[in-house]
Formats: sequence, structure tokens, C-alpha cells
Amino acid sequence: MFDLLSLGFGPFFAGQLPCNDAVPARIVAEHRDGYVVWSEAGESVGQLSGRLAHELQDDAFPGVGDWVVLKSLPEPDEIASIDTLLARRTVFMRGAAGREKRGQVVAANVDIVFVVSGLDGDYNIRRIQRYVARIFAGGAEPMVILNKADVCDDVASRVAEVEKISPGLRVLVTSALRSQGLEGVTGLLTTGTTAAFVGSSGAGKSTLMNAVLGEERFATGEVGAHDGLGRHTTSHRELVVLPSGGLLVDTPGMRELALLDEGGIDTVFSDIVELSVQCRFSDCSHNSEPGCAVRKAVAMGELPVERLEHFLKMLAEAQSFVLRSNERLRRKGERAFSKRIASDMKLIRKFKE
Ligand SMILES: Nc1nc2c(ncn2[C@@H]2O[C@H](COP(=O)(O)OP(=O)(O)O)[C@@H](O)[C@H]2O)c(=O)[nH]1
Ligand SMILES: [Mg+2]
Ligand SMILES: [Zn+2]
Repeated sequence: MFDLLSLGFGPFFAGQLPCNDAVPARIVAEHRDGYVVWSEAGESVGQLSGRLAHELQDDAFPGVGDWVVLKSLPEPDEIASIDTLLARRTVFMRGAAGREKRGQVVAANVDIVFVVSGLDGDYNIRRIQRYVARIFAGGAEPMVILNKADVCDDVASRVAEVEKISPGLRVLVTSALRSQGLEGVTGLLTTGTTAAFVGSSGAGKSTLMNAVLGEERFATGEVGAHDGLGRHTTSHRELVVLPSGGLLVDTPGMRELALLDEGGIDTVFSDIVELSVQCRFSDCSHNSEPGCAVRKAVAMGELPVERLEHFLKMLAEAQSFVLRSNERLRRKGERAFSKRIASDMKLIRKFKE
């Protein structure tokens, strides 16, 4: 049996329950053909009700960490029907694979999202910056873990570089392989706190996960490879309870991280946003307008020009993503409209006969 409070339940979710005897549950794993949920009845397999799947059409489907309402308290071996998805406190989303550019939930209702980056060839400051923006966009707190400290001779300068990504960004250094620096992670993961590890495959997320769990639960190394010992490879997402009481999601590596909207960019670049208040024009694009306080700061050596370039580049990319997905929605609307006209015409002809 599970205690909902230690699973992260609280007033925000309780307030959304449709009635007193509603059965809240948390999604802890997502598989091709269903979910694993934890409720007061323990662990069950769950499936979306037809009505909920229909309602969610264009929205992101529930993901690991989501709180849902089950039709009833599941009996042992009974498949639980997931009837309602509760509003999320926070979410980390990515652009879904394929042509349909809708978002996909990587982890929901997470307090902290750790961006794990190896201090080896994996290290890429721009990629870390994109992750941090997307984490802010979903309302969680970003934190960067620079892992594989054992293979890097210049940890301090990397840390300094990452700290400059965003004012106040926290950076932890670990070597999962040597179990170093882990207390910085576990210390944050107290009972009821949910966190997730995101980052490229090979960064060491599963190794870190095993190290903080104190058990070899997740297979490490080649992603998708089976290690022959029946351990999970991270091809799906799964939430686990740590000895420290916290809840942690390991996610498969992401090849690309689309900027689904402008969310979070202003938080990452809060220094530029602050400067832009002083620009002569309120819609200044900080390109060539007169009286631009941002360009002035660059000229004075107060703001690195690359930082401004990254800001403008990320904004442009997010805006183009939004434009493209609006276009897709518009076309979809038009198709639905012409379908309806066609069926109306059919009806009219029928009446005329
Ligand atoms: N040198 C070193 N290697 C590590 C460390 N953490 C993980 N690795 C190795 O990096 C590879 C990928 O690790 P894995 O945890 O599977 O990465 P994931 O894809 O992010 O889950 C494995 O071969 C690990 O042994 C570390 O701290 N130092
Ligand atoms: Mg992994
Ligand atoms: Zn300006």
C-alpha cells in the first residue's frame, strides 16, 4: 500500500478531485501499451478510458509523474481505468517525434529537473542552455549536474561557464562511477520531492540513478541494449522511490530538444530582459534600433555579444516553431471544415431526391 503524501500528493491535487471517494493515483511508468500507476491499492496497470483519450486529442497525453483519477480502487490484477488527468503543477515537455509537432510529457509534477551532462565529449554549453530554458518553461527548478568529473582536468572552469548560463543557476559536480558528489543530489531529494534526470544518452543518468538508489536497477551503457540480466534499459520512463524518500525519474536520452515556445527564454536571459526595459522602443529587437540599452551594454563590455546572439537565436527558433504548429492546426481545422461541408452537401442532395 502506498501513502499518497510521500508520493508527492498535496492540496493542489486534492483540490481538483471531483468527489470525496475519487481514487487518485500517480503514473510511475509508461509503456507502449499502458501505464503503471500507484494508488492506495498499491501498484496496478492502468489504461486511459476512451473518453479521456478522446478529450486529450491534441493535448499531451499523461506521462510519468502525472496525477490521475481512477474509475475505482483497482482489485488485484484488474486493469485500472484512468478517467481524469489532474492539472499539472509543473511539467517537462519535449517536441514529440514525427511530423505532428505536439508536445510530449517527459516528466510531470517535478520539483527539480537535473540536466545531466558528461564532462567528456558530451559537454555542450548550448545544449545545457536549451534544457534550462525548457525546464523554466514548465515551471520546475533547473539544476545542472556535471558528471564524469573523473575524466575532466578543468572542472572549475566548466562550472564557471555553466553558472553563467542563467543568473542564479545551480551546478553540481559528480562522478557517478566513483560515487562522488552524490550527497549534493540526494540531499535535495527528501520525502515527497520529485525530480527527473534529463540529458543526452551516455551522460550517465542511469549510472547516477543506480548510485543514488544504492542498487543496480537500471542498465547502463548502450541505450536500448539489453544487458541480459533482466534489468531495465532506459527505453521508457520510470519513477522510483529513493532511500532518501525522494522520487526520481530516469529518462531516455533525447536527440533533439525543440523550443516549443518562448517559455523560459526570458528567465534564462533575465539579465537581457532587465536591460531591455531601458531600450527606447518597447518592442526593440536589439538589432539596430536607436537607443537600444542591450546593444549599449554590449558596446560597454557589460554583456558578451555571444550571449545576446544566443538569446536572439533561441527566440527566433521558438517563434518559428510556434508559427509552424499554428499553421498545422489551421490546416487541420480547414480539413475538418471541408469534410463537414461535404457531408452537409450529401445530406442536402439526399433531401432533394
Ligand atoms: N568515467 C565515467 N564514466 C561514467 C560516469 N557515469 C557514467 N559513466 C559511463 O558512461 C556510460 C553511459 O552511462 P549511462 O548511465 O548509461 O548514461 P545514460 O544514457 O545517460 O543513462 C556508461 O558506460 C557509464 O559507465 C562517471 O562519472 N565517470
Ligand atoms: Mg540511461
Ligand atoms: Zn534594445
